[in-house]
Amino acid sequence: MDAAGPRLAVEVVTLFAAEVRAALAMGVVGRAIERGVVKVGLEDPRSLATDVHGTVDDRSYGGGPGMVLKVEPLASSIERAAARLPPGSPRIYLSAQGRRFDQAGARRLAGLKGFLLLAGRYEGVDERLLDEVIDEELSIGDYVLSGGELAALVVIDAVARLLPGVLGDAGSADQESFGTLGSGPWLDWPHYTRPEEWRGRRVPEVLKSGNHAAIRRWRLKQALGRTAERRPDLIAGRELTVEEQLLLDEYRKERES
Ligand code: 4GX
Repeated sequence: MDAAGPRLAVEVVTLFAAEVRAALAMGVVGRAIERGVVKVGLEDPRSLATDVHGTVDDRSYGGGPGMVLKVEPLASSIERAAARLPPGSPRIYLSAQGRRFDQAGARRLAGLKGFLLLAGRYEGVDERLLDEVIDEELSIGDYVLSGGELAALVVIDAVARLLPGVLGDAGSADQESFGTLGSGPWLDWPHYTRPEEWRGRRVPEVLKSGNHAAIRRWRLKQALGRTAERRPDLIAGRELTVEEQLLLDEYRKERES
């Protein structure tokens, strides 16, 4: 992988480079980086601040509490980091005002050669930076974080696991929640491991039957049923196959009894 270069290059512009680096060493993403499938660069705007104190924030025009990230050190950092990426790599700002990041968004980014993530702190960044050097704004959900770093890590994690060779079992990303079992995306089905009985609760018999067709049907039924119960928005307006409609009806009947 190294000789050909990484499959995906990501740059993160952050005031917490060491912390982001540490978080990236975990699990699946850490291994993808170790193996050279993903390359992550970090750029700390404080290292490009123009004064000796490394000032990157300033008071907000119009008043009020909270500081705003200054445009010059951020623009320099973004441009320096972007120069390490393949040409055309989008520059993405993480913010609650962004378009929602979802599994389709993860697949889109996984199809690119590179992208840059800007993680903001304080009350936000100078709006002119967004107009001049940022291509898109993404949000990982409707809640307010204290900074964009955790959002950037969420995006990198969701994207990296989609890259060929990152997950051990080829295709296991595909089988999970929001993967492509049936006409999906459906929520995941329940999982069990030993012991067979715990606090009087038994593992569903079908999973021990060795009947792979029956197991597949049971899992699809659970996935559909749980999606209908917990995330009706994912089912509404979706065309179910004949088998899926049958399994969902079965699930509902079993629930009633
Ligand atoms: N999904 N945040 C960005 C800085 C900020 C403050 C004010 C604009 C205005 C978030 C999210 C998120 C917190 C990241 C605030 N930007 N990012 N940060 N939800 O809440 O991505």
